[in-house]
Amino acid sequence: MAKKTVPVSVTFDKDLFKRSVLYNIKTLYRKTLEEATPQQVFQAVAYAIKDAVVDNWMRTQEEYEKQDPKTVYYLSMEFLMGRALGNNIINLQAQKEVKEALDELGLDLNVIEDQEPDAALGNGGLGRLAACFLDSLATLGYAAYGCGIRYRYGMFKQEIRDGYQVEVPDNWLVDGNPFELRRPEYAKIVKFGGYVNVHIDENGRSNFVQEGYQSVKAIPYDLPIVGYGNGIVNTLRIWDAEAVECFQLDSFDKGDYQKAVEQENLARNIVEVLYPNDNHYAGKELRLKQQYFFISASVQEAVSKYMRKHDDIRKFYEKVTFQLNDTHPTVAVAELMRILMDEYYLTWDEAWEVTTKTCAYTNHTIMSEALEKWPIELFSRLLPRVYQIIEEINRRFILKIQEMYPGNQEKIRKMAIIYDGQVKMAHLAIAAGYSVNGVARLHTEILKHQELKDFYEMMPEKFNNKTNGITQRRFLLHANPLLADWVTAHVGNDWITDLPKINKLKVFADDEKSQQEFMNIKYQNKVRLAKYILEHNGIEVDPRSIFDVQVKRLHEYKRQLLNILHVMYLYNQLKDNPDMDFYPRTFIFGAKAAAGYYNAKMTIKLINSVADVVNNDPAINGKIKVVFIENYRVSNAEIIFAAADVSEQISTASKEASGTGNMKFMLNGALTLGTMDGANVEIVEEVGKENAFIFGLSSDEVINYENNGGYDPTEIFNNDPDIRRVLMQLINGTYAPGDPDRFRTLYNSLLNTLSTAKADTYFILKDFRSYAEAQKKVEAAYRDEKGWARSAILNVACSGKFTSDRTIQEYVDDIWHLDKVVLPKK
Ligand code: BZD
Repeated sequence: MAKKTVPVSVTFDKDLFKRSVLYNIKTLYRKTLEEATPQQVFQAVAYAIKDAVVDNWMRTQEEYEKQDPKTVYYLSMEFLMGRALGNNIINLQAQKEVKEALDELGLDLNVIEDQEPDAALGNGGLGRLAACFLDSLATLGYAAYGCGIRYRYGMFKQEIRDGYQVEVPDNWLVDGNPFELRRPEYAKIVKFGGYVNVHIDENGRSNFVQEGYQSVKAIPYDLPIVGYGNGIVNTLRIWDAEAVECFQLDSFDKGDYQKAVEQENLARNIVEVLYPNDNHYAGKELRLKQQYFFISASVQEAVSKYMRKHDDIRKFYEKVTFQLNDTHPTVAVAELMRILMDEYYLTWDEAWEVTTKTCAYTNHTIMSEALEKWPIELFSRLLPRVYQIIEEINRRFILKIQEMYPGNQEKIRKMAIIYDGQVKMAHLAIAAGYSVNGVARLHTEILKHQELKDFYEMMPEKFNNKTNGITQRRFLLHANPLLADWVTAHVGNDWITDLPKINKLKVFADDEKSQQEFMNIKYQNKVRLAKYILEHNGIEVDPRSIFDVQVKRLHEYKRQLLNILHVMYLYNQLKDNPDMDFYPRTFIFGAKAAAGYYNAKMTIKLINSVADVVNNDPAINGKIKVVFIENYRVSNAEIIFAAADVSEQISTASKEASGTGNMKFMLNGALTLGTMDGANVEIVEEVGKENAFIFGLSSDEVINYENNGGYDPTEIFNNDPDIRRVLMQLINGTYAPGDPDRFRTLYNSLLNTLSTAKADTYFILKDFRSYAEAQKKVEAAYRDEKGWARSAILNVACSGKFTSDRTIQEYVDDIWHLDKVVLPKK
C-alpha cells in the first residue's frame, strides 16, 4: 500500500492514553485490567477517549464565544447515532495510536467497540440523517447544536421468535453512557395545561400568563460531536425530564398532593420511550408532550444563550437559525413567538419577523398517513397559550390567502393551518418557515407540483431541494477499513473530507489487478458478514454466492413483499427445473416493523417462513439462501453494507422521499437494483444506468394511476400463471403448514377480491415481471466477474455527490448562511 488511510495524529498522546485507561479501571471499578469485565474495559477506554475529546470541546466552545458565529439548531425528535467510541477515535485521527496502545495492553479495539450499545434514539432514515448531518457540520467547522430527547428507552431491540418479531425494551443506559455530560445548570422549566390569563401591568400592557399548569424540569445532557481532524467538537444536547419539586410532606396538608404525584408521573413518562413508528402518525397525547417538552427547553436555551451575548432580541435571526427535521418540532414556531412576545415584549409583527427569519422546515415524506394533524381539543388543552398563538397565525395566514385568491374558499380549505377541528403542522411549518425543502430532486418536484402545490404557487421562493447525503467517515472509513485503505492506496486520502475526489478511482475500473483486489476485498467483507450470520442466526451462507441485500425499516411502500414473492417464484422455478442454470444467491433482509403494523409484521414472518423451507430443502442444493438478520441497527448495518453485492431499493416510485441506505451501498461498491424513486434517480444519473438495474413504473405513472382510482391487479393474477402460483402459495399452506390462512391478509392486500378496499396499492403485481427481469440481468451481470468488478468500482468512484458534507454545505449556502470557524493553532 502506498499510503495509509489513518494519518498519524500529532496531538494524541499514546502513553497518556494507556495510563488513563488503567487509572479509569482502578477508580471506576477498583480493579486491575485483568480483573475487569469487557464492559468495564469499554467504559475505561471510552472515558480515556472522552478525556481527549473534552479538551477540544472546551477549546471549540471558547472559540465560538470569541468569534460569535451564526449557529444552527438542528431540532429533531430523533438522532440515530449508533456507537460513538470507534467514530470518535477515527475523527480524532487517533486510530493508529489507540490500536497500538490497546495492543500493548493486550486488548483488541474491535472487541471493545462491540461492548458499546447503539444509541438508537431514532427509527430510520430521518434519525440517521440527523446523525450524519452533525458529523458533517463539525467536520466542516460550523457551529451547531443537535437538540433532541434523551429517551430512557430507544428503538426497541428486535428478537425473532418462531419467525415472528418480538419487541424487547432497549435499556441502553444500564451501564451508563461514558460520553454524556449532565448539565443541570442549564435546566429549563416546561409548562403544560392550565389556562391563559391576561394581566394588565403598570404600563397598561396586557400580559398573557399561563396559570394552573403542571410543569416539568428539563435537564440537558450533552454529547460531543467530534469533527474529523479539525479539533472542532460540537454538541448534541438531549433533554431528560425531572419532577420540578421533590415530594413535600406538607403538600399533603395543602391539598397539593394529587398535583405533586401527577407532576412526578408527567416527568417520568415524558422521556420514557421513542415512538417506534416511521412514516406513520399515531396522534398520541404523550407524543405531543414530548414534542413541546424538548422544543420549549431548546428554544428557551437558544434565546437565553443569545441574550447572554447580545442585547437586541430583534436581531436573533442574524445569529441563530432553527432547522425543523420534519414537522415533529414545528411547535417551535409558536414557542418562539410566545417567548418573544410574552417574555421580551415584542409586538406581534416584530415577533413574527424574527420567527419567520429563524425557522426553516425539511419535509421527509409524502405518505399521507405520516402527516401530523392534532385535534384542537387535545392541542389547546395541553398547550393553551401556544394554541392561542397558532390561532392568530392561522387567522392572519387566511387573510393572506384571501388577499391572493379573493373568494376562493377551496384554497382556504386546503391550506389553512387550523381546519376541520385539526391543527396541521406541515401548514404551520410552511407558513412560518423561510425555507421549505425536500430531500431529493424527485421528491422536491413532487412536493412542488403535487402534495404542496398550493403552497408552492403562493410562496415559490421558499421551496428548494437538498438531496440527502451520508457521512463517508462512518460508512466507509469506519465500516469498511479494507476498502477504505484500498481507496486511499489508489487515490490518496482526500476523499475522507472531500468525497468527490474518490472519482479518481474511475481510471482503475478497467484495470484487471484493481478489479481483482476489489473483488477480493468484497469477498473478505462477505466472509465477515457470513461469520456474523452464522453466529447470530445459525445459518451457513456461502460468501461466493451473490449477496442480495434489502435492509431498511419494514413498510409496505418499501416492498419487502415484492422481494420475498420473487424469492418464492425463483424457488418454484428451481423446483421445476433442478438443473437450470442458476447462480447461487443469498437474499439478506434486515428490518424492524412498527409494533402495531400487522402487515409489516406478517411480512417478517413470511420471510422467515420462506427461509425455513428454502434453506432446508436439499433438492435445491443451497442455491438459494434466505437470511433475516435480527435487530437491524446502525452497528450491524456497517458490516452489512460492506458485504453487499446488490442493493435492493425497490420502493413504489414516488413513495421513498430519498433513501440514504441506497447511498451507503453505493459507497461500498454494491450495484443498485431499484425503481426510479427518491435519490435512486440521482444515483443512476451519477453512475450511469448501465451500472445499475432499473425497473418498474415511473413516479408519473404511479401518480397517474392513483389519480384515476388505482389499477386492477386481478387481470395480472388471471393472466400470469407464475404470479398466480406464488400468490396461491400464500394461502395454501406452502409456507404455513397447518395454518393456511396465516398469510391471508398479505394475499388480500394484493388482490382483495372480497372487500371494497383498494388492492395492491403499492403496485407489487404490476411491477413484478419487470423486477424479475431486472433480477435476471443481475445474475447475468454477476457471471461476468470483470464486468461486475468494473461496475462496482464505478459505483464507489461516482458516489462523491452523496456525502452529507455536500448536503450540509448546500444548507449553509442556500438556507442557513453560517460562518465557518477555524480553530487557531495550539
Ligand atoms: O427520511 C425518511 C424517508 O422515508 C427517507 O426516504 C429519507 O431518506 C429519510 C431522510 O430524509 N423518513 C423517515 O425516516 N421518517 C421517520 O422515521 C418518521 C419518524 C416518525 C414519524 C414520521 C416519520
